[in-house]
Amino acid sequence: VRWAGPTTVESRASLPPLIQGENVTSDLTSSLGSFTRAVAGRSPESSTPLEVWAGLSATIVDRIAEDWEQSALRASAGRQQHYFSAEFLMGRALLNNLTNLNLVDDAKKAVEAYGQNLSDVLEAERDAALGNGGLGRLAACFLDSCATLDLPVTGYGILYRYGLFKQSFENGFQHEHPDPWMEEGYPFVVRREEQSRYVKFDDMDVRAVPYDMPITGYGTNNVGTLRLWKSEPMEEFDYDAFNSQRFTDAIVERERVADLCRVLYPNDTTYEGKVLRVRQQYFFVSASLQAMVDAYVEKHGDDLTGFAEYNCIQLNDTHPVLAIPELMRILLDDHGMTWEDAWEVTTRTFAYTNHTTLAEALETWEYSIFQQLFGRVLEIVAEIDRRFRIDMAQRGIADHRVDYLAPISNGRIHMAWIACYASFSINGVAAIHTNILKKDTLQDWYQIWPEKFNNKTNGVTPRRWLNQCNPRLARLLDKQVGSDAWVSDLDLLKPLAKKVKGKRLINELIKVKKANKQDFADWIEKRQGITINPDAAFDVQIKRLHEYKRQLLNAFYVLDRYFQIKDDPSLDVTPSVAIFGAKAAPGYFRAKAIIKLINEIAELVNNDPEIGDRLKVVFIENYNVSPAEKVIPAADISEQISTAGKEASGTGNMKFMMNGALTLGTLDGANVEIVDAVGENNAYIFGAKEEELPELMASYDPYATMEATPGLTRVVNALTDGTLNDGGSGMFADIRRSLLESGPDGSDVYYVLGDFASYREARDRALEDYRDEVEWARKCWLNICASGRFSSDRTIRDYANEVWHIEPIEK
Ligand code: B1H
Repeated sequence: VRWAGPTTVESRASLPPLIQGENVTSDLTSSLGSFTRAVAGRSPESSTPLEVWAGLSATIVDRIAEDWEQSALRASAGRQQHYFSAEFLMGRALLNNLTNLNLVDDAKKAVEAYGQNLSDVLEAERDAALGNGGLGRLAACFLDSCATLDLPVTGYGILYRYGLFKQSFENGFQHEHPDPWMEEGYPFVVRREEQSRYVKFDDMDVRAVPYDMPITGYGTNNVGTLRLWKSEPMEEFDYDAFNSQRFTDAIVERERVADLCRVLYPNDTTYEGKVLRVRQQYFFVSASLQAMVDAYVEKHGDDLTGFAEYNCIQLNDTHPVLAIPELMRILLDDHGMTWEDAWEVTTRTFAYTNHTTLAEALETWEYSIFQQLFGRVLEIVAEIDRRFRIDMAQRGIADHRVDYLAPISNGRIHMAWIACYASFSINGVAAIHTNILKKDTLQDWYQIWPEKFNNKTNGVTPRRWLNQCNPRLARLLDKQVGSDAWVSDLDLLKPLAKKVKGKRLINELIKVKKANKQDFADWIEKRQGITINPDAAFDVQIKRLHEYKRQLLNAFYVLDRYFQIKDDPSLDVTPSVAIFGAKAAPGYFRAKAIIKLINEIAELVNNDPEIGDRLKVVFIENYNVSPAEKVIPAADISEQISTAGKEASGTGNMKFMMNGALTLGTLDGANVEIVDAVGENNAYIFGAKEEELPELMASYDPYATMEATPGLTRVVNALTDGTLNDGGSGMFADIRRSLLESGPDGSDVYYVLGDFASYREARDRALEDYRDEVEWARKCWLNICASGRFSSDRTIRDYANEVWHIEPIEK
């Protein structure tokens, strides 16, 4: 089966499926039957939705196999890009692939031919949650864009057996459960046994086996690859140990190896210096580099001086930075290069993306860990350090600065400094973030190498985050654009802004949003048993739980409004639903306290008959990619309320904008560029600005601020006066202390109380504006039309042109 070729202009809806052949539907039906029987061992009619999912997924892999093979061949002919990331938050794969292949309608018919239902089948798929939050989801969006743009890019990561923990609420407290996401089989990864590599640690050797996932693009037959490495014992079994009756020793050793890839570390924007984590990092970068170098040698021979002409590696934060000394090791030890030549190759190979300026996220490893795990890599880091100090002295940098910036100082290895020194490119993920890197976080590096610095504002894929998750809006856009071309060229929405006065169009948009809200209301009712009014304004904050993201500010607003209605039971306010979704890192006590607090507020508000529809609180349990796809199309207000300067970019903000929700936010991260694109009148901006905060904080008195802000004292007191119950955990008192007590653990360092009045004013104003349905929808339309620059296609084009220097592959 061959592809007819790329389609870009005509409407996909009106086109026949790309695959040539007499009858695609019946063809798909029969292969679905075969594959389902093969995986389920029974007829598709009597199979479970999960089994039909597996059968249909296998059918899809079968369909794309040849294109995948061809794409890999063509990509390897020229310069290639490699994306190294400890996280890929892929979510579900089947609908994405069906959409890309234009097979949704045929799949529906095929599934129905066996008395099954496509949406049940799609809902049976588990999320591949191999990431924490924005950083991991960004990597997934990037792969989608690279495939769609026909770029020769491969992703490399780890095949975690357990993805991000599953969250449950018990009594309002977060509990964590393992997520064995591929235990029941997962057709979208293919084991490539023959591509295995050996990774050596000083205390163990392991076999790295790649599992490759095909990454289809939209309207192209190009198929990219995500390569996820799994650790296995060197030999199937230690027979010596087995034969000498040391059976348990043999098992223990196998488990030690399997431990390596067992679980994703559940921290987002914080860092934990665990040995297993650095093992994971070295494991996947070593295996990936070995494969890359071997492929180079096979094609170009043993002289690796030209390696960087054909290969470039983007480091997704510092997590894969061990690739720098590891490439040096491979070039020096395995290929006999001189230090100078190897360093020349290495420094032309790597580009580094920073994703945060939070101090607690800086990865530094204890010297002794490197000693224990990989002495040779440590030797190389020490030599990089020695030469760095000489280099800096020659540039006249003061000794104390040199010591601060050196790869090794205070008995620790500084991963970000190694990245800054060895990379030819250093980028932040939004304009304001890159500026903070230059003036603050990485200022010394910027002074020495200004030319290394560049900004690459994040983006999100409009395939998953508009076309797939919001089919109603997508079809409306098809009509307005005249085709589906916007799906792979989101700038085509820009000229539609002038239609904002069109009454018919705006009414259609209102209908779309209403239907989406009804869908969400049905979904959450079925899932969590909560009834909400679809006519209320849906105000949504979904993201990891972190103090800097200030879910607390949102919770305080809800409490304040609750008290206002209690004071005046006839108060006329716009009915609204405050919708939250968030996981807290299991060890982050205060984040878990805030989850409990929101759940307690929900208890209080939702069960008070006097409140009625005027205010409801919904906490989406186990928030993940798939729930995001349900709630974003239904949102009216997008909460992006981090303390200015703390959120590097944010990407949820972009997804909401694309789906016609209005941003309620601070001038932080990509919000700055969102407001710039859509205009101040079409967003609700509040709060202290990044450049104002140092001065504000210098004289900040949280207690006095609380007392001076009407209603705020009552809200803060509710934490401890018996209004809300933390089950005797002391959690709520801790939250109160974090705001009001002096000292580094208190002092309201995220300026929650300071920004409260301004936040309340902006949110009140948004809810007031919401009453004018048509004016509101016009603002939504302008947001949708202005969202083009937040497509990850734009981001990837910029990386490809300005950093990676790669071209679309020839077809
Ligand atoms: C972001 C992380 C992160 N920044 C450490 N940093 C991790 C740091 O497991 N760890 O150790 C995991 C993740 N994640 C996010 O990246 C930023 O907070 C967002 O603002 C940004 O949009 C996103 C993508 O650039």
